[in-house]
Amino acid sequence: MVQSHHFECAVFFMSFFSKLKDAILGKGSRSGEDLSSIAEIEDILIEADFGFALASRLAKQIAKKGNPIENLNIELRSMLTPFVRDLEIVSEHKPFVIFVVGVNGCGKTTTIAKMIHFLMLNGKKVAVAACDTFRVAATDQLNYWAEKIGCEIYKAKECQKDPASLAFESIKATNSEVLIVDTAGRLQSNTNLMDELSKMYRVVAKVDSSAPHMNIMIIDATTGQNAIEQIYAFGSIFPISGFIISKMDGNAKGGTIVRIVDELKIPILGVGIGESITDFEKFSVDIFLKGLME
Ligand SMILES: Nc1nc2c(ncn2[C@@H]2O[C@H](COP(=O)(O)OP(=O)(O)OP(=O)(O)O)[C@@H](O)[C@H]2O)c(=O)[nH]1
Ligand SMILES: [Mg+2]
Repeated sequence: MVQSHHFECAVFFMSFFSKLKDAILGKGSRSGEDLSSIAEIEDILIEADFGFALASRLAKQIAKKGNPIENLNIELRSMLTPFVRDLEIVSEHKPFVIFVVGVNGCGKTTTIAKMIHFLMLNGKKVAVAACDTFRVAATDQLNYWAEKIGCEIYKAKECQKDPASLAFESIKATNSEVLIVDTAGRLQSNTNLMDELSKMYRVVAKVDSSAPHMNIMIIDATTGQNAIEQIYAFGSIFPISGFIISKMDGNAKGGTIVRIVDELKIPILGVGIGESITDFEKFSVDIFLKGLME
């Protein structure tokens, strides 16, 4: 698979890890075993969105024996590595249907544009269905990207507001290998919109009983603890195949990624690092941990 430039949030992680190193080593305690440094490590991890339970488990674990920084490096690497995947379509299904879901403004439509670009660079013929019929400008936004990238787009007609029937018709009509379905942003607490998603899921199975073949959840990297709740809620409608973290170029705190992987055991399929179509890449454990061992 083609990979674009490396994600640049390493700067944030370096400052996060240097804070951790200060907490571990700064007090002259080279082992990090004293209680005050465990508490401090725990606080820094909580601040970086690891969540209380994981932060306190990690803080205790790394302080046990040996070098705490090395321990943390080994621990995080072994937690993350098994869950890093390429955004790869390896399936006989045609079209291979991907639902892209998430809360309002998390970056679904922009990430779809990046995914289309990425998949097309890797030789796939991709189409997109503008199934966010809820927000007025949503179709125009997706249309802008589709035209820019040069990919086939299915849009609702003026009178057609039902995203499930648009998804159904798009699957029937397309000749592309991959069909990405954009969906309306919805808070996990909005019952009507969650029911609508559930209907889309049932309806596409009427064209192809194995569809959708992938349900990707977009998580805004700045979300913090609510990310877990979001994935649980969407995961109660259909199995979440993986997640993509958007907005890692902002003031993201990497702890969310570790927590999702640790708690929910779902793969991370990519990272969004800006607003243009090339700002997408595979998550790199090495870059994530770079600051820790320097
Ligand atoms: N900096 C940065 N901005 C991003 C990234 N991804 C998305 N955005 C911006 O976030 C805002 C929301 O992105 P959208 O793609 O419209 O989000 P959405 O989930 O489709 O929004 P709704 O359809 O309204 O729910 C836009 O201004 C995007 O340009 C990213 O990786 N980095
Ligand atoms: Mg959108």
